[in-house]
Amino acid sequence: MNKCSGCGAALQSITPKQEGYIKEDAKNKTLCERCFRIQNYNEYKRVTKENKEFIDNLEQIKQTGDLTLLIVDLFHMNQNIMEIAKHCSDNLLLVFTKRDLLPLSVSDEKLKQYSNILGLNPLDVFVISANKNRGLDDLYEAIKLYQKSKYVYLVGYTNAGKSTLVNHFISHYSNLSQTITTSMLSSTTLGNLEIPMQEDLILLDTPGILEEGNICEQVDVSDLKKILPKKEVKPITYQVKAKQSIWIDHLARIDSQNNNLTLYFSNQLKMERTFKQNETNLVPHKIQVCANEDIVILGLGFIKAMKDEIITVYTLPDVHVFTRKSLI
Ligand SMILES: Nc1nc2c(ncn2[C@@H]2O[C@H](COP(=O)(O)OP(=O)(O)OP(=O)(O)O)[C@@H](O)[C@H]2O)c(=O)[nH]1
Ligand SMILES: [Mg+2]
Repeated sequence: MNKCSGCGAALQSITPKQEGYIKEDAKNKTLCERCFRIQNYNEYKRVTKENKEFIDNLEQIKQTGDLTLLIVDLFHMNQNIMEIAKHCSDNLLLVFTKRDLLPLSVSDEKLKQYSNILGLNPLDVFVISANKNRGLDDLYEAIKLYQKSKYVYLVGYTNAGKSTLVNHFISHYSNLSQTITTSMLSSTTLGNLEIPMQEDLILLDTPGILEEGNICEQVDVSDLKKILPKKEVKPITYQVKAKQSIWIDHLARIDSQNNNLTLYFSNQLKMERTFKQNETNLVPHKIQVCANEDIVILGLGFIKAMKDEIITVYTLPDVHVFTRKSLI
């Protein structure tokens, strides 16, 4: 069965609504219709996937013992990553990507140390940005140094930036002309994609795991465009007193009694401080936060508090809200 060269789905000409669809008369092509439309018209179409198939895929990769790159979006890094790490072999490189989204004032060393806080024990840790072409040479060298066989896998949550990274490897270190489909929607890659970089190195891009409780699964494309930061996130600090709320667009509201809160959210989201209003359809979460912790609104961003306090975070139903040791 032929696979789509953009997303790895098995190509088929029977059901237009299903993944891998290609018109009967386009059978000499290798790109499914969905990938063609994303790559040429930036047209997004959501695919609803179950994690089981993707977790089974991780387990099969683990059995091989081959070198695996765990790709983590720095802006959304949190302890959930252990849920993926437990399905990975010990031959693991941890790759924190999207470095360009976090303030430059934070050192890469501090970010690297976060892997210890998460309880990970990789062979090495890299901080990179595929968009800004940062750290890619060192990572590629490390792949060649640590590879156990010619197969090297890239795994991680959906939208972490796996396929974008592979596309950069293809354009910088190979003569291939293939472009893997990337998009801001979840589940862009649907099957394993083999990229023969050299005779002795085949990179395998894999479908990302869906992170339960991520706000990106609950919003429409216009909100998604605002939620996902495109450039360095500019932190905003508010002094909040009783009877005041901070709004993150229409997506979250934060009530504190007396604190200094620094907000790290996409610059495209409207943030404002208002007098507290009682009416809201958002769901409240009471969160005990300490001074060295962030409150994470999963998929949306995070808040650093200056003082210990019980803070109420309102957000969309089914979105996970929790604390983590401060990233910055
Ligand atoms: N700012 C920034 N954005 C990035 C970077 N790498 C990837 N992205 C963006 O992140 C989004 C997801 O990228 P993909 O490469 O499709 O992610 P993926 O991990 O392959 O996702 P799945 O195929 O769904 O598992 C896209 O909008 C990319 O443009 C980066 O280094 N910096
Ligand atoms: Mg992908």
